[in-house]
Amino acid sequence: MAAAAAVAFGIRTMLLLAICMLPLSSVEAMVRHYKFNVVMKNATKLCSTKPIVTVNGKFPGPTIYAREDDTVLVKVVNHVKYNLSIHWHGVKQLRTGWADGPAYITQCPIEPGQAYVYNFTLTGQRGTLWWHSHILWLRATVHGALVILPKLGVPYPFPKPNREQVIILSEWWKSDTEAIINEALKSGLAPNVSDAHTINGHVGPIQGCSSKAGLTVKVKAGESYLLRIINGALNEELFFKVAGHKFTVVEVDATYIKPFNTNTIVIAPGQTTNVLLKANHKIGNFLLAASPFMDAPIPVDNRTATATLHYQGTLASTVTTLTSLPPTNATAVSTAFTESLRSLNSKEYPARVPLKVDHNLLFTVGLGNAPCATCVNGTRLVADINNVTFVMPKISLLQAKFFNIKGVFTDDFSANPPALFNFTGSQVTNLRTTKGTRVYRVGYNSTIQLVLQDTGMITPENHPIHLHGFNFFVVGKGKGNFNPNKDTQKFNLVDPVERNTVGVPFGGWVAIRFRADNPGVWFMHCHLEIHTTWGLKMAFVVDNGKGPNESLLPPPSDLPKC
Ligand SMILES: *[C@@H]1O[C@H](CO)[C@@H](O)[C@H](O)[C@H]1NC(C)=O
Ligand SMILES: *[C@@H]1O[C@H](CO)[C@@H](O)[C@H](O)[C@H]1NC(C)=O
Ligand SMILES: *[C@@H]1O[C@H](CO)[C@@H](O)[C@H](O)[C@H]1NC(C)=O
Ligand SMILES: *[C@@H]1O[C@H](CO)[C@@H](O)[C@H](O)[C@H]1NC(C)=O
Ligand SMILES: *[C@@H]1O[C@H](CO)[C@@H](O)[C@H](O)[C@H]1NC(C)=O
Ligand SMILES: *[C@@H]1O[C@H](CO)[C@@H](O)[C@H](O)[C@H]1NC(C)=O
Ligand SMILES: *[C@@H]1O[C@H](CO)[C@@H](O)[C@H](O)[C@H]1NC(C)=O
Ligand SMILES: *[C@@H]1O[C@H](CO)[C@@H](O)[C@H](O)[C@H]1NC(C)=O
Ligand SMILES: *[C@@H]1O[C@H](CO)[C@@H](O)[C@H](O)[C@H]1NC(C)=O
Ligand SMILES: *[C@@H]1O[C@H](CO)[C@@H](O)[C@H](O)[C@H]1NC(C)=O
Ligand SMILES: *[C@@H]1O[C@H](CO)[C@@H](O)[C@H](O)[C@H]1NC(C)=O
Ligand SMILES: [Cu+2]
Repeated sequence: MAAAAAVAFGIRTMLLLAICMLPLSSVEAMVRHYKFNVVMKNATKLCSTKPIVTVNGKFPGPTIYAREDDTVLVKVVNHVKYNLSIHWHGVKQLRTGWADGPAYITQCPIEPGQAYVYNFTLTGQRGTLWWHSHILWLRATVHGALVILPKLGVPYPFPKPNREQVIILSEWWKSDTEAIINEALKSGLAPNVSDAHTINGHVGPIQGCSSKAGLTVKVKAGESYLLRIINGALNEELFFKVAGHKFTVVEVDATYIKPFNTNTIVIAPGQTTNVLLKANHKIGNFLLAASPFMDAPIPVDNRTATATLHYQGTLASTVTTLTSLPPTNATAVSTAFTESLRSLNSKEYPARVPLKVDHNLLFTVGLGNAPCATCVNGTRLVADINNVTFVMPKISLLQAKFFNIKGVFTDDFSANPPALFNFTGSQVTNLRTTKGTRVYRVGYNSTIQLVLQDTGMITPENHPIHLHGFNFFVVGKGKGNFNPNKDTQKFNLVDPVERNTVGVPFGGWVAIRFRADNPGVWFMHCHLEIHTTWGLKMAFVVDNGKGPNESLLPPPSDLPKC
């Protein structure tokens, strides 16, 4: 008996190591060292021999594994011709804004030939997050998973899976992504849509590329799997399904939720979603598939990315069971999914929703245009928040704040749009915006309610808005124009979902609340890369508090210079 148990234990341990490659010893709160060499690499899994920018020659890049309370040190060495920076998406970076990563917001870029050590501690968070480049369009290929396991001895608040698997969804262009965005900026029009979606870097069998096999995820009958799903695409929200299987959704953006069952996941760029999948067939091959969600009349890459869920013992010749994805414009499927999300709000993981609001903000998000004599239409597309198209500064905002350098930004970002109008209507004919590097400044530990209101100035559209430095609670959501008198009463202040990226619905609004208990400069932007490029971004400045642990730490000595 004892011997059998020992063997079983040994096998289980080996399995876990093989799947997760967790170098996690039984030590609490340790320092984990990683080295990221940023290099060009021919991407053999993709349908081309064009070299791409990668970390350590991998696409997707290496997974970072750590436990809650660990300190992570990542030395990033830039061996490519582009300026670089890496963002640890969803990591709160308590007092360590210097390690957050958005170029010209919290640091100057790491220039070719230079290196920088990102140094941060994973406090009060566990789950799936990810890392990606935060400059130019390099995040198309410079990204990977960041898995934070619970503290040693602390279980998941859901049945322990037999195995875990990271699934990174992404987009791939035949041309260089820098050429794609530069061409769009020159014409003033929208960029070319991608040529394929990818699953863990595989384009799979797409047209003109039949030789490329997709990813195979191997499973064993009866076992359960935790899929850690990440949307690393630049511009597209995605549906995700597995033929013949249901998911139990247990976590989003590294916060536990009340589990619910669904057969379709909806995930926006920047978001992460953990689901349990039970291998409840005896044998077979089942299609895993991702396709875009877009409910506005805007062109998308409508190709479906596929991979195979393969049961152990299934003959290679077995026909794969297919699944059909929702149509691209299936708003109802997307709405049903997002409305099912509720914080777990247990004794161990309470939802600490701010009940009193110090700053009550209404920000419009949308597109506009600007004159451009050399562009196709004599105008170019821009994007804005409260009618301000953000202009990138020449040195980072965080440096400017810390060293009190004047003239880099102004702290007059408005709490409300300059004019009230029928936001979701289309009667506004003046599509111009104002340019500026404006921030909204708040005191330490103040509370913010922010209503993000979509506009129909060019066309209404779903915008996944990402806030750095904090998680927020999604307390309300609706169609049309936000009505403070009616809509505030319906807010969920008990168990709203807590996350770092939320979709502002097409022609509607979403309300979030958070506590500004992290001093620094925190970027907020649309996670559709094209909208960020066009200026749909701003920053919050959170002042230092008075207590001993309430100030931004001084910058590390190797912080890149501009
Ligand atoms: C990568 O591809 C380029 C051409 O596309 C080729 O010249 C080069 O030899 C390849 N490099 C490697 C390491 O395969
Ligand atoms: C990382 O930052 C902490 C402060 O948060 C500091 O004590 C430590 O020395 C830093 N480590 C390195 C290797 O720079
Ligand atoms: C964008 O698409 C157009 C039309 O298919 C094509 O002519 C152009 O070369 C593409 N741009 C890039 C940078 O690949
Ligand atoms: C995808 O879009 C292309 C180009 O707009 C169109 O020709 C094609 O029919 C679409 N395919 C599907 C499956 O919707
Ligand atoms: C989605 O698009 C299809 C085809 O364009 C159209 O027939 C259908 O009405 C649309 N559905 C919704 C919910 O808009
Ligand atoms: C801009 O030009 C494109 C291509 O010529 C055209 O399809 C589009 O309707 C124009 N948009 C505006 C706002 O004029
Ligand atoms: C706002 O515009 C929408 C879309 O055009 C329209 O349905 C709605 O009636 C308008 N609301 C008001 C108050 O005018
Ligand atoms: C935005 O600002 C521009 C430039 O000042 C102005 O012309 C336009 O009317 C403003 N638009 C809105 C919707 O406030
Ligand atoms: C922040 O404010 C809350 C509510 O007023 C208070 O309970 C908490 O102690 C404050 N935290 C700090 C660090 O001041
Ligand atoms: C400040 O942080 C240090 C290190 O994390 C901790 O030991 C100390 O108790 C904290 N002080 C206060 C007043 O919270
Ligand atoms: C790289 O960043 C430095 C520092 O901000 C800047 O001076 C330089 O122009 C950038 N290089 C490119 C190619 O953009
Ligand atoms: Cu957007």
